[in-house]
Amino acid sequence: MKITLYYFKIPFWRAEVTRISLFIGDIPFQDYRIEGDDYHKFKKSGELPNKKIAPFKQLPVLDVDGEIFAQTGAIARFCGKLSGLYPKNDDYKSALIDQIIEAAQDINFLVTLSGRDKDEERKKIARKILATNHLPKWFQFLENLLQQNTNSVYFVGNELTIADLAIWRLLGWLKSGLLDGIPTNILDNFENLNKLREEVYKNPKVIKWMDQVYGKVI
Ligand SMILES: N[C@@H](CCC(=O)N[C@@H](CS)C(=O)NCC(=O)O)C(=O)O
Repeated sequence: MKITLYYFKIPFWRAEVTRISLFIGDIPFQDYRIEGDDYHKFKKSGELPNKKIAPFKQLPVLDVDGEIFAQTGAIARFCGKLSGLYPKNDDYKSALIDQIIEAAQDINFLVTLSGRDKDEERKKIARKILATNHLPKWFQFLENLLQQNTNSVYFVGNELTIADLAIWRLLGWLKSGLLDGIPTNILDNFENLNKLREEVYKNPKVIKWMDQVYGKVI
């Protein structure tokens, strides 16, 4: 099976969940990062370097033996099954992982929405509401789910899944200081989320990936 993942040249959760999952599972893939001319072509028409058109003119897109499909969750699940980080025959466990990926989508959408206003003052207010209201609320939901999975630092069962990778990278973005109005200490009160982050950072394959691809653990 020949796999190519198309995404932009950033370590964003939408792509990293799949990149790292494949890397952990030792599944060979081409990590195609769209930039330069490829980027302009994509922006204009949705055309990918393989000449196909991205179904929603968005990335990520996965190419499997010349057939493409999109959507972060669909891609992460497909690759998670290959790499052993998503169940193949356990519908309940799968649903528990799915709900976390969907929550990541909801959180991402709130962040995007809060940054959309062209008016700086209104954007500031939207970001304040995000930082003091929406994000803490969603972090608490996630914190509760971690707490309910007793005897494990992970979201589902006792082993790392794509749910943990997705939230780990999403949280890394949210506390990075790159988002206007979102303080870097936004996660300080969420003990279980911090434990999860630490645990993922301890994974030797995660460290190796980060070091190899970005030259540091980000
Ligand atoms: N629902 C989609 C959302 C994907 C999405 O919003 N992708 C953004 C980048 S993070 C995108 O491609 N935007 C179009 C663009 O930047 O031209 C998914 O789950 O993959």
